Amino acid sequence: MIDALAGHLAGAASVVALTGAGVSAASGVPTFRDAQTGLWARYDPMELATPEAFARDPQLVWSWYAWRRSLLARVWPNDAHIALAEWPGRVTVITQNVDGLHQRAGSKAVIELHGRLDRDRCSAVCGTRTPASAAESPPPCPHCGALMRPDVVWFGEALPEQALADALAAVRGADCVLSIGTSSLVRPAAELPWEALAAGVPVGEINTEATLLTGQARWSLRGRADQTLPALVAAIRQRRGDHHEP
Ligand code: BJW
Repeated sequence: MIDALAGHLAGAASVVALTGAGVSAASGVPTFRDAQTGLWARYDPMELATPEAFARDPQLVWSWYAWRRSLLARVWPNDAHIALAEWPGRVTVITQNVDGLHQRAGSKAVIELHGRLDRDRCSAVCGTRTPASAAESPPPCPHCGALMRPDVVWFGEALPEQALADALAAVRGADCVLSIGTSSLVRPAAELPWEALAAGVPVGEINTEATLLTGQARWSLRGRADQTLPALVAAIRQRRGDHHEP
């Protein structure tokens, strides 16, 4: 299967990689549907990542994000991020991750659908954005005084309009879309591979488990992204006769 996918990718001028939490798993960043650890084991991340949770208990939600931010300070891009950053050809990364690890690995064309953990924004309408605060409680907005919150997209909130438009254009115009390490459950990101299929663009999937997309993927590689992507890149290089000095 990997050879068949590499054969297609070796001839592709434009590839899109749609990435999810599974891509950062080997870096030590917990996925959303993994059991959480320690203090957070009794909370469901899906219930903390909502504007309702923040309105109800801003301190609880802020503390969860402070814990995740502290984890991020200790992690590094893994071989999956690096394989995408060193992709042999043009690749656009569309990521649902908020950890910035694709950019830290060196990827340049990255579309972030769900925001960034290293920024805060005003929870009211004034639109003020600041670097993430290390305060123990949500600080007041320097412009309007409302509480600041992490600059990420919660359930029920719209994705950044330009990022979503760019992502749609990228998948529709690609020669191949790879869906990597995502459960393919959270919309509208989960709809992007289906948009590609509707436009006649073939889709491949890399995941440790089957997802709702698996049956539609022309190539389905079952395995860890940090192992499968480097092998895929090596197979593409071999097909192209590239010689890469690591
Ligand atoms: C590996 C691996 C390895 C592991 N290698 N693989 C019914 C009720 C309420 C809402 C809805 C509803 N129906 C639809 C909705 C809409 C909702 C939605 O989709 N809900 C579904 C859950 C049903 N969507 C939204 O609300 C979105 N907004 C929206 O629709 O707005 C409409 C609107 C328009 C106009 C005005 C106003 C509104 C927003 C969605 C935002 C999602 N936000 C989060 C939090 C981000 C911030 C943060 O980080 O805290 O984004 S939720 C969470 O899920 C996070 C992720 O980016 C996202 C996707 O998760 P992902 O990446 O797929 O991770 P996992 O953990 O689910 O999966 C990991 C996968 O990796 C698994 O498959 C593993 O097998 C695999 N894996 N290790 C390879 N080593």
